[in-house]
Parts: sequence; structure tokens; C-alpha cells
Amino acid sequence: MEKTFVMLKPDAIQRNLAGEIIGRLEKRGLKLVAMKMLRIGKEMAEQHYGEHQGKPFFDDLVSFITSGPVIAMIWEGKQAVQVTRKMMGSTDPQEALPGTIRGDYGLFTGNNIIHGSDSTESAGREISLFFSEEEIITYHKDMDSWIYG
Ligand code: 3AN
Repeated sequence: MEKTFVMLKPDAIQRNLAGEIIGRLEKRGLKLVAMKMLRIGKEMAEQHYGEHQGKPFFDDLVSFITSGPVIAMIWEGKQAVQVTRKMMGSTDPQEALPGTIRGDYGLFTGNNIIHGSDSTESAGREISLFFSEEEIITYHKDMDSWIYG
């Protein structure tokens, strides 16, 4: 099963959207295998968003993501990376389709509620930045046989 890294950004926590978003991922059939709330430091933020270093929005991005607590999670499932990206919607919430998380709850790219890995390679890198092996739980869910057949 594929794993993806998902992070509820400070705006999701401040706007009481955490439960709603976790519920959507859960109801879709993805399996939660790790979760923690944390306040990201500047260094970790710069590492996480390393690919955006040098872009005009980089400083705003780092100050936003460090502005309050976030919830970091690992979700597991078939095609978990792609499925989660589709559920998130476009990076710019104004472009995101209704029914997606950003399309239902966002209006501004700077505050776009959720992060999800964009490839299995990014997922691997992000998972190891945020979680140790011991924090990732392997367990069986009977419901999986109803989800995957
Ligand atoms: P996504 O979060 O959809 O994977 P990325 O990885 O391209 O998008 O960008 C990471 C974050 O950087 C976005 N979530 C957004 O907060 C910010 N960002 C990306 N592009 C822009 C932009 N053109 N202007 C402002 N912020 C941006």
C-alpha cells in the first residue's frame, strides 16, 4: 500500500477544519497510520519547502507554516498520493473545484489549508522529515475488504 504525507496547515487548525478534513480522508477509505500536532520551526519549514527556496513567496510560505500548530499525518491506501492530491484540489483555492478541500474551504493561495505529497518520492522524503519509524503504526482494518473488495 502507498503512503502519503498530509499536513493540516495553521489556517485549518485556526478555522476548526481539522476534524472535517480528517473525516473526509477517513470516509474515502484511506487508513491513518501516523498523526501528531506540532509547531514547525523555521529550519524544518525551510527543509520541507526546499524546492521553493528563492521563489518570491518563499518567506511568506515559511512564516505562514510556522505561525501556529499544524497536524502532520501519514495516510495509507491504493494510489494514496494521487487520491489525496485530487481530494485537495488545485494549489490556488480559487481554481480548485467545488467538492475538493481547497475548493470548499479556501479562497487564497497563501492560506490553502492542506499540504499533501505530490509524488511517492516526495512522500518518502516528507515522511522521514516528520516521523520516525516507531511513530508509524502497522495495523489491520477489517473494513479494507469492503473498500477494496
Ligand atoms: P501544493 O501545496 O498544491 O503541492 P506547491 O507544492 O507547488 O503546491 O506549493 C507549496 C505551497 O507554496 C502552496 N501550498 C502554497 O501555500 C505556496 N505557493 C505555491 N505557489 C504559490 C504562489 N504562486 N504564490 C503564493 N504561494 C504559493
